Amino acid sequence: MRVDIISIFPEYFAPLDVSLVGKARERGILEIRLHQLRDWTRDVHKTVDDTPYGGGPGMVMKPEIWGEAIDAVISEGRSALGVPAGAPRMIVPTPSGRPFTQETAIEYADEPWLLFTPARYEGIDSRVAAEYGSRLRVDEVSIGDYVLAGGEAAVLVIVEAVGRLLPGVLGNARSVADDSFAPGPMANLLEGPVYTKPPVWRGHEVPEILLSGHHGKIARWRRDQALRRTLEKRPELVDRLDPAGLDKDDRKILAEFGTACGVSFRARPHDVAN
Ligand code: 6GU
Repeated sequence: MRVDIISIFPEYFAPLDVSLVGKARERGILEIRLHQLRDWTRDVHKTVDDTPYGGGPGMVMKPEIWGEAIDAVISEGRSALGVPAGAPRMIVPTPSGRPFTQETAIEYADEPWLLFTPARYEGIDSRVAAEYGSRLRVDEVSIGDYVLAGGEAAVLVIVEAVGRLLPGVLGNARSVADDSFAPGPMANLLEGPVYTKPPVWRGHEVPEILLSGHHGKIARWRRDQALRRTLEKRPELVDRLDPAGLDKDDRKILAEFGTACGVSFRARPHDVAN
C-alpha cells in the first residue's frame, strides 16, 4: 500500500518510523510519503491560510495551495506506482466527518493508495473536497467526538489501524479476527481480561479456568467476560449484536443485565429457566 500525507507538520509523523508501522515500511508492505504543504506556496511567508468569508474566529486553509499540492502528489504517485490513470482514495480528517470505525479501517486496508490531507486552523476551504470529490473518492472522516488542534494525530490513528490489517504485518493473523470490532462471532464485543504468568501476583490470582487446559470451557468463559464487559462499559454496543449469533448462554447473561440497561435482547423464559 502507498500512503501520501500532505501537512504543514510532516515532522509530526515521526512515530510512523516506529514499531508495527515502522516494520511494515521496512519490509516494503507499506510505503509512506510525507509532503510539506508549504512547498507549494509562492509567497515569501509561505502562507497557507486566510480569514474566513462571512467572518468568525480562526483561519481557513487556502484552496489554491492544497490544489497544487494534491495535483503534484497524485501525478508523482501515478508515475511511482506505474498507474497513469490511477487515483488514491483521499481522506480528509475533520471533526465534522463520518466516524472512522473498524469497518472503515478494513475498507481502507483493501486500497492500494491512500492520500491524507490533515488540516490545521479551522480546516480547508470546502471547495477542495468538492473539486476532488468529482475526480476521486473523498472521505471526510472524524476519529471521535472531541476536537483536536489538527488532523495530524487523526492520520496517525488511521494509519496504525489500517496498517496492522495489511497482510503480513501482524505475526498472528488470528489477533485481527478476534478484534473487538471485527466482523465475526466477536463483532461488537469488547475483549475481556487477559493474563500471563505468574499465576499469583501480589495476591491476585489468574482465573482458574484459564489454567484448566479445557479449550471449550475457556472459549465460553472468554465470551461471557466479553459480554459482561460490553454490557458494563458500552451498553449501546449490545444493540448492534446480531441476534442470530447469540446462543443460550449469551442470552442468559444478557437477561441478567437486561433490566439494568434496557438491552433489546431479552432472554426467552426457557433460556433463563435452563
Ligand atoms: Cl479527524 N480532526 C480534528 N481536528 N479533530 C478531530 C478529528 C479530526 N476527529 C476527532 N476530532
